[in-house]
Amino acid sequence: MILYISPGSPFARIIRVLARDRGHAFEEIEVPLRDPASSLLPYSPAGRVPTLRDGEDVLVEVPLILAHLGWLPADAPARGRLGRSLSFLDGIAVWNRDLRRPKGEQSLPFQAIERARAARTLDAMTPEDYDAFTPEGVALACALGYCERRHTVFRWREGRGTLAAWYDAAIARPAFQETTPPLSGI
Ligand SMILES: N[C@@H](CCC(=O)N[C@@H](CS)C(=O)NCC(=O)O)C(=O)O
Repeated sequence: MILYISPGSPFARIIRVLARDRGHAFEEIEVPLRDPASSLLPYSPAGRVPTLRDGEDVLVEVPLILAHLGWLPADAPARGRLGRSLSFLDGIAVWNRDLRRPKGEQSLPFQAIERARAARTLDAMTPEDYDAFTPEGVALACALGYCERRHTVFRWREGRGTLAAWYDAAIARPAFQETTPPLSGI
């Protein structure tokens, strides 16, 4: 199986961390994003990572890749937590996209909505409910890790000591250390 990734992608990192935890060896191929010459495009016109190629089958979207690998949590509470982690990450990703636009094209009201959504989601979370080895825990840690390295405008640690301690413990293991995203300057 081939996993197309980008080193900065928190979505791809979810699959990469779980694969390392579970001793599942994918061939990881790094591809550029937003590049019409990307070697991923002949397989997946969306050009998004993660993309999983399993023989003739090409899968995108984290939950569908998890399902294909048999790693999607079976019970509704765990799926609820996974959805909350992914939804948090999705909001951070669209907020980050706006921040990458030239100053005059950014929308401060839009950013305020995403900041409020992110803060509200974290404040409603009980970190102890998130086992850091499950997809929902890994997704939460990857989302926070993205904030640490590529979206530092969101100072998520402030007033969230319990969550910060949970995150610091979670990312200490090799699967996270080997997949630390590069700094983006945002
Ligand atoms: N909902 C998707 C999100 C994947 C996604 O948006 N990945 C980003 C990188 S973090 C991407 O590939 N963007 C393509 C681009 O910017 O052209 C999933 O669950 O996999």
